[in-house]
Amino acid sequence: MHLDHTHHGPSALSADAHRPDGTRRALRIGLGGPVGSGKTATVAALCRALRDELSLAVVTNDIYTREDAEFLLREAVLPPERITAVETGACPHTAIRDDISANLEAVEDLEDAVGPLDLILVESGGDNLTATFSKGLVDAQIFVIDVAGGDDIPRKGGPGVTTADLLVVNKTDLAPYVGSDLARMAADAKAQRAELPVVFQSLRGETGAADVAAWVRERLAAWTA
Ligand SMILES: Nc1nc2c(ncn2[C@@H]2O[C@H](COP(=O)(O)OP(=O)(O)O)[C@@H](O)[C@H]2O)c(=O)[nH]1
Ligand SMILES: [Mg+2]
Repeated sequence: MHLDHTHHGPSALSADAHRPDGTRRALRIGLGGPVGSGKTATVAALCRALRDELSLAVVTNDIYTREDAEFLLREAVLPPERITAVETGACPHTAIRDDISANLEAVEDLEDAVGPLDLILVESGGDNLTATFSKGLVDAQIFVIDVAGGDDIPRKGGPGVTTADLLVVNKTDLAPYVGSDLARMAADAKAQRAELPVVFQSLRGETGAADVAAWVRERLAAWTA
């Protein structure tokens, strides 16, 4: 699916919590963050952790390719009909923030095709530190950074780091090799985010994405309550 860069009026699809037939739609969680921080790897780990207990699907946003979706398909983290790719063209932030129609269509089509669904994960195309999701597209967002991107990223802030519902600091296994100070990153993140949660994780470690999966379960419990 290609993103049409011309702007349309308000989409017929909406952020309403119910589908046209009155059933509750899936909780939509966005994953944003810089290229290479571990968004796709986190999506894969979440699928493995949650697929036996939830009905879920994934939308990936790639700039020019379907590489993230193809990785998830190759890894068989979900049946193929539960993974959709949106090609965003040159501006990945537009597709998740300004003209969200292609992404809304993708999530609605997934619910029609394989629903009812409990959860849809939407991965943004790799972008910089400023990309955030429209609240019309997702109900909650996770911002993924990694320790190799520099331990000053939490201190520098930006909307993803400061306002995301969950901040994930990934690749903690690499901290000793790149000289990142995890305690400093934790203190800086706390200063930027006050009470908003932060998870430090290594997908190379034994617990993988367990903490993020637990956070998703909490959000889902609140959504369905
Ligand atoms: N060492 C290490 N590598 C990781 C971790 N998480 C992801 N990676 C690797 O980092 C690279 C980029 O990950 P990817 O999920 O594609 O990043 P994305 O661009 O944010 O989607 C891949 O080679 C992953 O295998 C981690 O926790 N530790
Ligand atoms: Mg990716």
